[in-house]
Formats: sequence, C-alpha cells, structure tokens
Amino acid sequence: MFAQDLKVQLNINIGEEVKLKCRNNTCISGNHCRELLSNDKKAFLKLCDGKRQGWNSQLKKENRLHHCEFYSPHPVFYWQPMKVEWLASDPKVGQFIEFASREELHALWDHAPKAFRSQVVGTNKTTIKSDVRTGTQSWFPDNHWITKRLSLRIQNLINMNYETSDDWQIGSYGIGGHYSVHHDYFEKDYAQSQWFHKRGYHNRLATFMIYLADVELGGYTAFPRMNIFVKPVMGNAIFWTNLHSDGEGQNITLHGGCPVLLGNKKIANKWIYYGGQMLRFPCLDAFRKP
Ligand SMILES: O=C(O)CCC(=O)C(=O)O
Repeated sequence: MFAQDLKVQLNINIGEEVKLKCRNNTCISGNHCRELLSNDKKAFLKLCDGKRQGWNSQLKKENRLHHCEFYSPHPVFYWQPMKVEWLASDPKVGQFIEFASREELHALWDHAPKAFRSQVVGTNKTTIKSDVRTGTQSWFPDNHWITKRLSLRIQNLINMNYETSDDWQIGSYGIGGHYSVHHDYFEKDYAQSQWFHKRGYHNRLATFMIYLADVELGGYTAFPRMNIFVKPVMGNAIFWTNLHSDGEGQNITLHGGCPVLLGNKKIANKWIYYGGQMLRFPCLDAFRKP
C-alpha cells in the first residue's frame, strides 16, 4: 500500500491543516503556519512512497551531496568512529548509523515520563493542541543518566552546546500516525514572545532525532524541498540545521513524518538552540566540511 492510498483510506489530510493555521498569511500558531505550496505536498507524499523527484533548478545543487564516512570529530570517537551518511551540505543534513545501542534506546523509552498526550506541538514550556500531528509525546529532561549520556554524545558529535536545548521530546505514532510538513524553527514573532527567546536561546538551530524502533512500512522522515527521505531504523539518528548563520530560518528544511503504514514509530528529538553556540561557532557557518 502506498502513502497516497492510506491517506484516502484513513482520511488523512496531510498538509491541508497547516493552511488553516494561517490567516491572511499571518502566523497564528507557532511554526506550523506556513502556506504550503502544492508542490511541497506532492513532493512530500512522493517521498513518503520512497520515490524522489527528478533534480531540477528548484532543488539546490549543493544539496546533491551524498557520501558516507567514519566520523570522529571528538577524541571520544577515536576508538569507535561514528558512521555517517551525509545527505546535504547547506543546510547540513546527516544520518548517523547506530548512534545509540538497543540498551540505551530501551532505557530512554522506559524511563521517559509516561504522561503521553496526543496531538500536541510546541516546546517543553509551551505546548499547544494541534491537528497537524497525530501521535503521542512526552518531555524528558536532561537530569537523568540516559538523557545526559545521549545529549553529551550529540554535543561531541555535532559540536553544539546542549545546555541551551529543549528537553528530549519522546514521541510515538501508530498506524496512520504522521506529522505534516513543518519547520522546526519558530516564526520570528512567535519566537520573540516566548521564554526561550527571552533567555537568550533565540531559536532552534539544530534538530537531532533518534529512531527508537524499526517501522515495518512507512513512517519515513521526508524533506520535500531537499528531495530527501530517511527510513526509520532503530538506533539510527538524523541531524540537520534549521537556521542560516545569521539566525534566519532555512525554509528548505521543511519536513514531516510520513504516515506509518505498518508498525509503530518511536522517536526522540533534541532541539539545540542558536544562543549558546557562539563559543563553539564564533561564526556559525563554520561547520566542519564533510
Ligand atoms: O516523525 C518524523 O519523522 C518527523 C518528526 C518531526 O518532524 C518533529 O517531531 O518535529
């Protein structure tokens, strides 16, 4: 079965809901309010079926990057380099293979707060009910050995300070569960009115997402404006940057979670903020070239 068929059968309205959140192009709901081009919706669903579009002038040339390497950007990876598949360079998108062990994934899932709520989006301090996301989630702070351990690994891997980050967001989707296309960064007006901006966090610079389980069918993470889809594989993680070096949102990072066709999708998200990275990235463009 393809994502398109499931969309019809389960009456999933991927992408449409996002429009409802915009009134006269004015944002009324955080980051989930960009007008979607029908091309984005089409490309998203195609990627959800595991098919890429042909490369065209709309898709940035430099994003055709694709290569794999053993990556040891910090001495902790000296004996065991991380396997990485680079998918795009600007913004940087990479998939880390076997980022976490099964024991660590079970620990993260088992110790996460169980107060799962359905259909909510936001940060750990601001949560709003939404119809663009059909799944459950909870927030898990960095005060537990497992969250601290994984956050430190991320910090060493992508050279970003995790002290200015959201708590871990642990999410799960059943059959038909999906997350319509959206950006992880917040619209300027919304960001500026929020606690994280006032504390100097600014906006979400990077997303680091771990897949906690395999999904039998569907559930890809798809980026329609970069022609990228990633299959959820237990223990793997994806990482991308959401902002330009001046802190403006990278609109080509539009992405979403495709409908799960068979199985259960479990993910853990860590969003790292722009504020707090200045000592690591005096000029935020200075990402290591793969
Ligand atoms: O489920 C996915 O693959 C994407 C999730 C996502 O985009 C998010 O949680 O912000």
